[in-house]
Amino acid sequence: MLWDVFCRVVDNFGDVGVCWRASADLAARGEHVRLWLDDASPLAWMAPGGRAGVAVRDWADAASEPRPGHVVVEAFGCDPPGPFVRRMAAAARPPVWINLEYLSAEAYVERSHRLPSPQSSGPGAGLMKWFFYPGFTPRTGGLLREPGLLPALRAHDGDAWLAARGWPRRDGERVASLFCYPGAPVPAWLDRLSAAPTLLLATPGAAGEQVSQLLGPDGSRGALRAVTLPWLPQPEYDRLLASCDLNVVRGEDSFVRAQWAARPFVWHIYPQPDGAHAAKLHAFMDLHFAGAHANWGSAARSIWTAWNGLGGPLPPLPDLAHWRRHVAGWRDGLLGQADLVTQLLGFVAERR
Ligand code: TRH
Repeated sequence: MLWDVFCRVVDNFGDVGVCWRASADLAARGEHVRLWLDDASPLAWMAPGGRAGVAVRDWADAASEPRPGHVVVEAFGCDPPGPFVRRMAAAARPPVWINLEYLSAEAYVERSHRLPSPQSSGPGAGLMKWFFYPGFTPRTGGLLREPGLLPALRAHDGDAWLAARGWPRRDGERVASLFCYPGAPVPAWLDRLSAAPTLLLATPGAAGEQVSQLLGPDGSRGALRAVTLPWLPQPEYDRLLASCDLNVVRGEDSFVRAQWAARPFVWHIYPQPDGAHAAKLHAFMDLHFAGAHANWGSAARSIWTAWNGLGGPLPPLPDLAHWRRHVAGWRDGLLGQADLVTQLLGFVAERR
């Protein structure tokens, strides 16, 4: 089938990151994808080689595209151009139109997943649009997980990869990655990490800038040494997460990849001006830390809340070995649900 995936970049990289991964996964399963983007620039580092089966197209050109594909995926309610939607409505057999929503563990997701939204006015009048919600439970659309991902991560040799990239682990060192927004408690994080030999790999942008400013030119504090990374292609970033003993991730896509990497992780949630992110963070923590040993679970939760400015000061790091077992159990639980692209394909087959 031919899929039209629409993505408007709100900010940062998650919108492109999610849409690229979904498109590449569809193409790997034999589908054809046109990915319509209003800003494709992050793909230069995220997916430098492109991918056979995915054609990246300029959003503005969709208005003059004469033939919509078999499926239209609108990411995060981004409103495809009116003339394109008009052509969808005029087609003898209109495409299946899906609004792929943001990821959340909140209860509304199970209630809203797969709900129809009949279009009664506007260019798509007469069409049906379907809500598709990714999520962490079987009554949601699941998470992006390419078929070969888990076997590849299991076979990954993190230390060899770090050495080959030029960031070798020294004897007895733990390795931590950092991808966060501005305003994170990075000063306290560096203090916690510097208590034991640690190599900190900071991603470019907010993380790298805060770390270089705080550590100065020699990039070290106590037992901590830090390196600022370049932007890595997505598959390399996945390998980075799987090479570390501790990851800080943010937004949506890196947050999911940290769960597949199954290393202890802290989520810097995308802060919303109205504070809506607090409920979203707590909903995920309720699910993720359910069943965790009481003391350990509350220590881990307080790291997460402090990291997001929703709790007290940053506490000491909880036991990493225990944390790692917890995250591996969580990952194994997630493997029980079908991945998002498998579910999308199934949904489209039902609707067609
Ligand atoms: O960049 P993010 O914060 O993105 C978003 C946006 O803010 C968006 O508007 C918001 O709605 C959403 O979060 C929730 O974080 P995210 O989602 O993790 O996206 C980053 C992407 O960049 C992801 O696909 C991983 C990729 N990446 C690389 O490919 N290489 C790298 O070196 C790094 C650091 C990230």
